[in-house]
Amino acid sequence: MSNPLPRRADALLQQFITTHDQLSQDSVFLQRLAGNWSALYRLVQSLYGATPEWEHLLVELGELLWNRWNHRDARLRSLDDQRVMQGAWYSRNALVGMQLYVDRFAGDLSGLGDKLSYFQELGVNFLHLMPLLKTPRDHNDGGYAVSDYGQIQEHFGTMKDLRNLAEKMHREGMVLALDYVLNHTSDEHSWAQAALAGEQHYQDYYYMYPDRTIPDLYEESLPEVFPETAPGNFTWKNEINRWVMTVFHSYQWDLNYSNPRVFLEMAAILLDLANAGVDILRLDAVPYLWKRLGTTSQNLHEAHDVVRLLNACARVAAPGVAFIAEAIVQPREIARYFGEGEWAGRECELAYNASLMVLLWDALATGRAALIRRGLEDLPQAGSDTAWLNYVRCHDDIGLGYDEAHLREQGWDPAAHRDFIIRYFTGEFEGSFARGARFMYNPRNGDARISGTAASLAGVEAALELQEPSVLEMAVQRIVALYGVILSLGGIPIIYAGDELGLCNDYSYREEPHLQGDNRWMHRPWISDDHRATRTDPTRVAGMVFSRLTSMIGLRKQIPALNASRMPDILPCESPHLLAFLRVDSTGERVLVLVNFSNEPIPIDGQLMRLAGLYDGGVDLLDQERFLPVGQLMRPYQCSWVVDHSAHAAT
Ligand code: OTU
Repeated sequence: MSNPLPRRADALLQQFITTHDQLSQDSVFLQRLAGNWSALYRLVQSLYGATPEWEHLLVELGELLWNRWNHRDARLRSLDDQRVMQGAWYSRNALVGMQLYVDRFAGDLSGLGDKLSYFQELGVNFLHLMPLLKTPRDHNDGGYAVSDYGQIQEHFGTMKDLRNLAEKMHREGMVLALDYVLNHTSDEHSWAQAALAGEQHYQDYYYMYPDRTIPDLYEESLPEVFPETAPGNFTWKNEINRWVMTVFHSYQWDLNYSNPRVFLEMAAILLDLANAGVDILRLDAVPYLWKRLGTTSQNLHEAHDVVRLLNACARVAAPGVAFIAEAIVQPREIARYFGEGEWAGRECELAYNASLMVLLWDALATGRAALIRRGLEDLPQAGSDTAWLNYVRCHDDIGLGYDEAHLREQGWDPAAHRDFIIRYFTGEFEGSFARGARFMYNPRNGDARISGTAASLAGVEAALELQEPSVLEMAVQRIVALYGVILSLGGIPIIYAGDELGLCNDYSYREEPHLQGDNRWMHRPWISDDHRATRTDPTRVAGMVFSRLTSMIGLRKQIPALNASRMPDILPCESPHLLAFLRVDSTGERVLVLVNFSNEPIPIDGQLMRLAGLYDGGVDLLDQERFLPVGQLMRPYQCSWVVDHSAHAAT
């Protein structure tokens, strides 16, 4: 922050330093504290300035940072130093991520530690582990209802196992990401239990109302996240005669960040996770962190301030740590979590590119690329310190968060188009290749989302039933095409575990009483060693997908133009089925990325090749074949990464 420190802030800082023993001797901490003090001061003031003791809060926060810094071990401190020196380390490391369930993938944390070579074989060097902290056994929303942030759920192991895994991964040059579920706690968390026992102090940690007056006002504008299984946004608790705000499930109680004690508690937890060795924290449901009557209570400016304040805390006490924004909202709103103006790069360093994910699937269903082209042209660039996380599938449903103006430009009615896409991927549409399911239909507004693994949605499940090799090859090619885009686009790609093996829907959740009401479990498959063993068999789906993803990842790491974080130039093309973009590195090396989203072969026009500077054609790195300057035919769903002959010789 370049602004001079307000006089009062400076006085507080001096006072803080003199009243804390040893602090003035710790030059590293001192420098970081001083460098971030203005941000801390202004954010605490803007969030909590209305409470008379807000300056005291700032002091308490300073104490927390000093305390957690003193508990940060030397190994992590030296990692901090390297990363601070390097700057934007997450976008300079050629990271390729994988998101996985520890139990479903490897049993427990130590089992996962024994499988690092699997990721290395694939080229993955960044793991996002699904929630691991303590939750109730049954009502836990896949780990997103935490009952103790200081403990690991028994069946995954212990905090010590987590530390060991982090250390082992760091030794291998890998990066560890964990969820930070900070919008809500489980109703079994000790704070919720104390609130239920009548303790006012803890009731103030949540939103609680004695009657329906305020809840009814909120309901006028709050959206419903799980309308089928958790309609409404409040839950009645008989024990205390109160309505509790529960925007997600009834057992997930929304934390009240307008109470500064909540902020202090959650900042402490964040730093504890950082001190356990976690490199990247995924801030779950970040748009919902602040609520205000008369609004949707999503993306409010205070929610951004809460994240900026957490970020400033991390910069002081754990500066090697980065945040991911999990904000499944409109593209422009997502990009705001990178931080704007003077906060650019000081909020969430990374954000899920949810818009791209939807557009990839849209292109497969429609066979047309106009919408994805438009979406990519319009996608806000991440700044130099921030990056998009690009993905094809994740553990959640696919929510159809389109930019409606773009749909209308295509002459598509938004509601009718959404309905078509839903019917397409649930296999209701005649001729569809997909085997997905409808998630959370809301009869009040007709909204619904889609569940299913990438392979099932891309046609593998249907093709395996048909036992027709050419149909199967086409389905596999669809998966490869989508991954071909996220592995060549600007930003960090994340593979959803199981996709690399082309795993189909896992219907075993239907036998599990506590899972059967949530069909997202169909795309959270159990992955065994037997599954993984088939990756070397070229006649099996796993072998077909794994080998192609592995070579794409290898190329991505090798070719600087492919792993830069800038978004590419989208090229105009004659064919409505074709997506074409150009990646260029600082030396001028270029890669032309092409995807045919239709089930027909299409010819590539010479104009496009000239626009890409490939006057003599080139070589397609993905099949090692010559790519003609005019009239090259692209197979159905083919993805090509074309370079000129000299660049090919160099690789
Ligand atoms: C997240 O998703 C998690 O990814 C889900 O698995 C959890 O169930 C949920 O939070 C509650 O913790 O609505 O359908 O804009 O859309 O946070 C997924 C953000 C979700 C929300 C998102 C949420």
